[in-house]
Amino acid sequence: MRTAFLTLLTGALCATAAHAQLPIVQTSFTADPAPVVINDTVFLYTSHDEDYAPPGQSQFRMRNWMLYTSTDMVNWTDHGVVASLNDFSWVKDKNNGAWAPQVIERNGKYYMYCPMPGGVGIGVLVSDSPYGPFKDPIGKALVVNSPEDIDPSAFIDDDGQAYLYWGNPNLWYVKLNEDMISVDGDIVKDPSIQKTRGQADPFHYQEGPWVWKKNGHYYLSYASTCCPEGIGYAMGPSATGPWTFKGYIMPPDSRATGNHPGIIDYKGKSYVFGFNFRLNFMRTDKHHERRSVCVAEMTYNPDGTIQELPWWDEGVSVEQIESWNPFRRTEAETIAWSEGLKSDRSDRVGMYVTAVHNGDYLMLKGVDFGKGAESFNVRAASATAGGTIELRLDDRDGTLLGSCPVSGTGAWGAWRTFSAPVSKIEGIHDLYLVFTGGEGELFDLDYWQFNH
Ligand code: FUB
Repeated sequence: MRTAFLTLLTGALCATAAHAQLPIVQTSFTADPAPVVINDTVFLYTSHDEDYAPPGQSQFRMRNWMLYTSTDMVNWTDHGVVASLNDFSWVKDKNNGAWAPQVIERNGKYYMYCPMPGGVGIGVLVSDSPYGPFKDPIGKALVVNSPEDIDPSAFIDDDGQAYLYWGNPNLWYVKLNEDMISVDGDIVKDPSIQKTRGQADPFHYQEGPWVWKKNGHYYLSYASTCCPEGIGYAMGPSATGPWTFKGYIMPPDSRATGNHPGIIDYKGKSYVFGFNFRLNFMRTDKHHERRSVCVAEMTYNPDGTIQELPWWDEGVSVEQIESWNPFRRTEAETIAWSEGLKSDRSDRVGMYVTAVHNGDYLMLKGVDFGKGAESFNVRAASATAGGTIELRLDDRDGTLLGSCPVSGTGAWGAWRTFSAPVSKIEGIHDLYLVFTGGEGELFDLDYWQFNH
């Protein structure tokens, strides 16, 4: 898609160096985070609010699911769409309803559980790789229970028993067989969470269940209260409760109608993912259901309860786990923060950065130049006159490290390598690639690298 993306994001970007800026993805609207740690990498699957929802779809238009990965929790690589409603032959409505998914690994295979539009049930996809491609192994719904069949979430207990949870306004669950694509026994309406709106409701459960186990305690978190939704949690003695409400991981906030938890441990820390509407409000003062995934470090108390966090952007933070090595090939779509850019995929080079206009930029956090670099090179393509990549340090207007001219290559998709010398640089800096040139789109970017 070559649609111009001219609206520059504005607003104060107040995060300090080596901390994530929120939301963590700016090239698309993302929602319903489903993180999972695979080997040394965080795989973050999300649902996808499209930039435009036609009148009548004013809530959200959602047709596919996206993937982002990170090894440092602040720089995220965009892998684009990894599955869509088109992957389910038995689903008629392919135009909207690709709501919250979750991916879980078992025996070297990756299972993605997806809610379907029109109340036709919950589907499952499987892949040999967490990057996909995902295929429907059963050609029908895994679960068809009620109009509440949304927000599927899977958990495998220590004894190997897997469960699938879902539902709004009730919490439902069923045991999964070891094949992860068939169910074992009856569907259960969780008795702990009998929804009673108002003061009497101890849970304020809405939707978005997420179950995990840590230090012998079972946890259930979920979007709680409505509306706005916060992230509430309960604890229990087993994967099926009985659940006892414990409080908020993040209280509701009037700046967001919704929320949706995804929780992981990674490299010795715990994280809660959810979403806010900051990107939407950077572009318009109108509330659209166009959401953006955020993440915060989460802390457990000695008794296993969880410390309450303030709202995203108000003191929550994520420290960079390890600095970025710029002397290896870096995909251009690896970004901590960007303005004005989009990503797209081609058969030839995979994901690349596009919709690059004069004044747009991307930034990587915590880039370790060690004792110095000699030169920079970048793989780019342009059907126009091209432009220049300014390499700046620590700020969009920071010290100029070098300028790399990128000329027209004759066509979009005609990739060439461009190089430029860089001035003396040492140590760790945030790296800004600032794009300058004339009117219209300047170039597409595949990858870049610094050289000693
Ligand atoms: O993204 C669509 C729906 O909004 C999800 O299924 C819910 O959890 C809420 O985030």
